[in-house]
Formats: sequence, C-alpha cells, structure tokens
Amino acid sequence: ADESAKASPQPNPAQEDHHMDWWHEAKFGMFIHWGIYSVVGGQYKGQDLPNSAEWMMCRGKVPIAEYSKYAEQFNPTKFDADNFVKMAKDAGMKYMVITAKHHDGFSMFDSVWGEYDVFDATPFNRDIMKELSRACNEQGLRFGFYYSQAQDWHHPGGFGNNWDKSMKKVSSDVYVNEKVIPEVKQLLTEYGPISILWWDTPRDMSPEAFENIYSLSSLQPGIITNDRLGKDYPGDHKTFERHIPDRGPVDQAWEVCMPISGSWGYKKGDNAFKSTKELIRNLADIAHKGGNYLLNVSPTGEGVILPQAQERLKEIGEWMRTYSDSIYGTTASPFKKLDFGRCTKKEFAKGTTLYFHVFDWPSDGKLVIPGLKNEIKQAYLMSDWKQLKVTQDDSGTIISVPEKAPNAINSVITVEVGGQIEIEDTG
Ligand code: H79
Repeated sequence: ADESAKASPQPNPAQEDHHMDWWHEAKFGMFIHWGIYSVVGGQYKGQDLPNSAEWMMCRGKVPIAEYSKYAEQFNPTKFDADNFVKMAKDAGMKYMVITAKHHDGFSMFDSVWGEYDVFDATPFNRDIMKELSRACNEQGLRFGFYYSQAQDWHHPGGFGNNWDKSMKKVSSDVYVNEKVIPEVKQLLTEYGPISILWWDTPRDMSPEAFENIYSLSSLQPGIITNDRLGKDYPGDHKTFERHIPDRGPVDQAWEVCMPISGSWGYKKGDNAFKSTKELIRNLADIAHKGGNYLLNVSPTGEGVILPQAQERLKEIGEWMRTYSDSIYGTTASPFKKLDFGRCTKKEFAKGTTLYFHVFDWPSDGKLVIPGLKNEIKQAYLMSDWKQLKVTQDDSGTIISVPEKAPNAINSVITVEVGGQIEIEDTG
C-alpha cells in the first residue's frame, strides 16, 4: 500500500488557488522607471539633486507649470519596445513592470483623463505602454503596470505636493474618481492581458476610494497585486524595497525590488551600478529565501537603457543559460545558513532536488553539506553534468568537487535525494 497517499489529505484542484503559480515559477522580473523626469536625469537648474531621480519634482519643489514643460523635451526616438523586451528575456527575466504613472502624475500612455500624458503632451506622440504590452505579448513575457495611486503631485487632489501654492486643493475623492479610477480602468481594459498591478506608497483615503480602486483588479482575472494599496489591502505579495530581508516571510509571497544602480529613474552620472556578481548572488539569495527579484533599469530621455545596465543584464543572461533551472520554479532552502553560499530546491513525487549555489568554492575539493541526512541518489555539476563522488558521515554529506570553480560568481551543484528533506540541526 502507498503510505504517503493515505497520510496526506487529497487537495481538491477546483478549490486550489493557482493564480500565482506563474509568478512563483518566474522568480525574476524587470522593473522600469521611466517618465518625463528622465529628460533631466535628476538635475534641476544645473544642480544635482540628491536621491532618486524620479523624485526631482519634489526635491526641487518645482512648480507644476514649470515641471510640465519637461514633457515638451520628452522625445525618446531611440526607444524600441521589442528591444526592451528582448533585453529582459535574454537576461532570463519572465515579467516586466513599468511605471504607467509615477508620483509626478504624468501618464506614460494616452490617458482618458486628459492631456498630461506621453501621447498628447510630448513630441513623441506614441503610447509607450501600448507598445510594451504588445511586445511582451509577442515575446511571451508577462506584463504589468506600476501605478502611483495616492501620490500625484500634479492633480490638486493627489497626495504629496505641498510646495506649489498656486494649486487650489480638492479632496482626494475627486482625484480618485476623476483620474485614478478611469486611468486604471483604461489600463486594465485597453492594453491586452495585464498580469500585475503594482501599487506604491499608500496614503489614507476614504474607504470608498480604496474599495473602488481595489475592485478594478477584477477587470483582469488572475491579476497579481502587491501590498501597497493600503493597510487593509495585503494584496497577493509583500514588497521589500531596495533591501533583501535576512529571512523571507514563510507564510506569504514576497518580492524584492531594487534599482540596478543607485536611482530608480535615470540619473546623470549615477555610477552606483551593482556588479554582475552582486546581482547574480542577490538572485540566488532571494530564491534561497523563497522570494522573487524585480530588478529595475532606467531608460534615458532618449529611450536608451545605459550600456552599464545592458552589459550586466547580458552577463546575468549568460549565467542563467547554464543555471536557470536552479532558479525557476524553486522554493526556499531547507538550510538556514550555508557557509559556502545558498540553496534552492524542487520537490517531486519521488524525491527532492537540491541546488547548491556555491559562492565560495572549497579549496580542499570537499563541499560539506551540514546535517543532510537523506540518501543521495546523485550529485553533479550543473555546468557539465559531471557526476560527483559523495560520502556521508556524522558531520553530514561531503561532495568531492574539482579543484577549480566552473563559474567564478556562482557555480551550482545539483543534488538529487530520496524522499523529503531531513536535516539535523547543526546549530
Ligand atoms: O518608485 C520607487 C520610488 O520612487 C518609490 N518606490 C520605488 C519603487 C518610493 N516612493 N516613496 N518612497 C519610495 C519612499 C520615500 C522615500 C523618501 Fe525620499 C525619503 C521620500 C523623501 C525622503 C527618496 C529620498 C526620495 C526622496 C528622497
């Protein structure tokens, strides 16, 4: 008799929620911050403003009338939606989330609300969201919108602008009813399949406003939302911004978003690009902890993703071409801490596959897996499928590895074990 079949209750597939399956499988996405702020790259009146460049309107206390004029300079003639999507795909990313409207209130699509958008107010005269949505669909990448639902420094009912005294404030309900609702409705009905709605920076609004905004997500069945609409709206996943938590939450889905450089929006002279090594290890670290990685790039006012970013995406893609099986569809490490690196896993009916992400290759040719009690079926280098010798004793499992690391950043060793994972706590 099959004991395991008796022990676990049979799930009813009809009752199971599968809408996040693709997202968990995906693990890695591209975030894009792009707006009319990208024209000046974080500078105002010739001065570098501190912090992230998409905040320049606020940091510079730029009057609305003056800021709006940047639209006249927004003409990203070098933009090619197919190319953006290809870059993401080649890096191994499975989804894209882009700023449809950031806090500055400028819509990067042909907005139903008015003329303050990329189609009507710029010489570019194209609907960037539509082009990217189409390109993602054609190339098989999931597509989603970032939308700043509370902060809007342009609308008199939006939150955040306390510097432009010429503005006659109206209630946030007016703002929500005449701008947020129609725009989000438009984004969810006229732009093809939308997989993600990524809210940002919640503020107190009326319960009706929250409910009306929230209910829009039903326009795209299965859409995934983050936890930043409001405190009573946990969404489908938790968002961590700019930092990786020490330990991922175990009872909910979560994502780390992070700019590839120092700023979300394009910032002139930003040299804080993270190294390819840091980025690949971040991806492994986040997967080890059970989360997703949403990595941001910042197109310029001309529509170019900087060579520094392109180079890193390409290098991540090269690593992914060999090692992506150790990322896609994996779940969190059963090991709390591994001195040499990280671990991800996949569970199957007959056993478990562990992927050891080795950051520090052992100089003595012995990779020690502390406390692993399972019978090892096989172990091999993911780079060339070369079988590795395994011995097991009281200290745990020891895998004999070649002298030289196959990959200087992260070499993955695949270990197939029988049954469920059993680890003796080695402290
Ligand atoms: O879109 C990106 C940020 O612009 C947005 N979220 C990510 C995804 C964001 N909005 N607010 N915050 C993040 C947190 C606010 C940080 C602040 Fe500041 C610190 C606001 C004022 C001081 C950063 C530093 C922005 C201006 C100075």
